[in-house]
Amino acid sequence: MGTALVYHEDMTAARLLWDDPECEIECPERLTTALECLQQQGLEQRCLRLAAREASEAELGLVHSPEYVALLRGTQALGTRELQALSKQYDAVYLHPVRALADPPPSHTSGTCACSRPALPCAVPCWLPLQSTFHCARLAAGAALQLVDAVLTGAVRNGLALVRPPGHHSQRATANGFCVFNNVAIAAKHAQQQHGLRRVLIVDWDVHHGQGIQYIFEDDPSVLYFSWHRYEHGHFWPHLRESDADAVGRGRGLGFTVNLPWNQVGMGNADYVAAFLHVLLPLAFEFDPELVLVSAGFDSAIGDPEGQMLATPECFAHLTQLLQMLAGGRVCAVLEGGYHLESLSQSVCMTVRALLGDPALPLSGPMEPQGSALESLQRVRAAQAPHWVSLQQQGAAPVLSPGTPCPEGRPSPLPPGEPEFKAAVTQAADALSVLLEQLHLHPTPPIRVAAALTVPDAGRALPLGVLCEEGSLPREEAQAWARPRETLAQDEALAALGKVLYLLDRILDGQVSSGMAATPAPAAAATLDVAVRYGLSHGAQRLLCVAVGQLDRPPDLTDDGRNLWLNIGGKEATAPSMFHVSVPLPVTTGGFLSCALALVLPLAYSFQPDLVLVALGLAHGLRDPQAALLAALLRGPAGGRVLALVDEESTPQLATVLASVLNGEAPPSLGPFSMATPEDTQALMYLRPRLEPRWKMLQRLLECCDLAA
Ligand code: Q9C
Ligand code: ZN
Repeated sequence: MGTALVYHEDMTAARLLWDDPECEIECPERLTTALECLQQQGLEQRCLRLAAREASEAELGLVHSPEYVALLRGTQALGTRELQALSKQYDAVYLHPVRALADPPPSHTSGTCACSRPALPCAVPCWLPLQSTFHCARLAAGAALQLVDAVLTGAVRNGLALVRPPGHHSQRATANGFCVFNNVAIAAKHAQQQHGLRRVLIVDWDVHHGQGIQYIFEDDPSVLYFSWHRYEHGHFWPHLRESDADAVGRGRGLGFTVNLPWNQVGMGNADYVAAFLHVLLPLAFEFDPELVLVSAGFDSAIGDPEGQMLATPECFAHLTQLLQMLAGGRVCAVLEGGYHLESLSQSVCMTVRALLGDPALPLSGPMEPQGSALESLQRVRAAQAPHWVSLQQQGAAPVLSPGTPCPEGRPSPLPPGEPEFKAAVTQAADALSVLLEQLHLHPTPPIRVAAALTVPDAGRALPLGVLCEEGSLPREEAQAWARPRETLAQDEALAALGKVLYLLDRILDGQVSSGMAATPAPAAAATLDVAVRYGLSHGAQRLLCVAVGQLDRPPDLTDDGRNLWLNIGGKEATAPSMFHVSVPLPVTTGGFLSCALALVLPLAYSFQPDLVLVALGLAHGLRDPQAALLAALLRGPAGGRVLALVDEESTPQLATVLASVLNGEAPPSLGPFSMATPEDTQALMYLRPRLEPRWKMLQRLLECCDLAA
């Protein structure tokens, strides 16, 4: 199951033909540069290339009024000056004529032609590429439709449509903010009407509010629309009251519009990941979409003149990976904004890498959300709490009054030309060159998953593409790591340990990204104990161990900051600390999701491990889909360096599904959502405030804002 890349070069034809500083950033080079970058990094070649088709007028009519479509059709008869006048009737829109070139390009001769392009009012010869905004905008919408069709027919698992003009600001009868037809909204309606989908999630990570999408679906409970956006208490375009967190939808659609306004510029990786963990993903898992559409604007990335945010390109790989936990991995990303060509291109590449299943580069920078971001997260959680069970589980959130200023020095927006603006541009350039260096220093390991199994035949159950590892550390060497008088004295346990350590070596030296190994039941704890010590002495700088079930923490581990031990459903820690955390096994799917999203991942993203061990002890108690989701989620924080240890007596399906998620496949559905039990909730409510001072991604609100409210 592959990744589609939908594109058509005609979409580079439309450009701004008059002087308008507001619109000039939306240029054809946005597409050509992104595509070149994909080719250079060898990513385009790994995708299924699809040529975009034009959306039909009936398809445009899924969202737009017939009069509006007719008006746009009519623009094909207009000249440049008339189009300039018409453009002025909209906010931040330009339209391009059918034909801007004075002379036909020399490469073309008219000759005889069998093409069936419908006659146009101004008789463009059929050998000349159509350049009209109408044509480009129909291709943009058609590209989104084609992508959705490719995913929903099973031709590919996911994909990206590289399109211009963008769509999310466009409304039923109006163009707005460079957008002509609402590509993603049309694709969502199409998915429902042509493929019978009942629940579609739209994630709008563009830095602007996609008010067009919001208006189209605001009373529709079958489409959950999430948007974060630069807002600055309404001072940022499009200056709408309904972009704030308290706009939650209308009528039957109450709670199906989720707005996360950023009231400061400078939001970075920690803020974006926190928004996903604490707002979007709890709601999205409860919603249980059948398809995820992404309004993938990259003006929310570092260096963008519009967004002035600080998230680095690899952040989009993490966001993409997180979204693939939903809807069986059916994620369709459609380009919206993004105006810093280098940042845009790198971010597009990171998104495609994640869609292809490659591990994400670890996130750079301190993983600590900003005060203003926490305040925004808090406000949207409070506004949505009445509509979502998963937000009610952890105590009613206090409602913050709108406009609470956060007494904290934060960068204010930068006017171009100021020295600070130049500094921001330099900062972006630095971040991008560091990223290129990272890609160079840490190339994607040649092998994505290697599995070591004890049962001789078990290799047959491995998913396609997973290497069955036969290598092993010499017996004496493995034995030297075992503690005296232990279960590891058994022959087969020692053989299994040798394989585990061999796998660890290959992960630590960058040959293999992830590993999966089976261990004989009685030796599970002893094997994990050795694996932790071996990892720490063979190059792991920070090792996170997530142990599920009765697995004791190695007695000689110290709180030296190099290891973090998290036990789920085992014995309660006798001396809990910031580096030794134990939590009871959650009972329901809701409890499990809270544990994963509100505890495990925030801890993991804060700790920034370079190696994760996930161990499932005997009778660990997680259901296979839960274990798979946990392992899949833990790929993010460690840049894919995950070693999963399973009991050889657990189901053969468990080994298979773990290998497949470590290989980048989507985890299976958890089944119907059920609310967390009070016990599940209490455990988290007890732990989180104790751990927050050290592990900042756990934070959901900043005390100072709380007090100010
Ligand atoms: N100074 C997209 O990113 N200009 N559209 C706002 C603020 C319009 C952005 C002016 C920005 C439109 C798809
Ligand atoms: Zn935008």
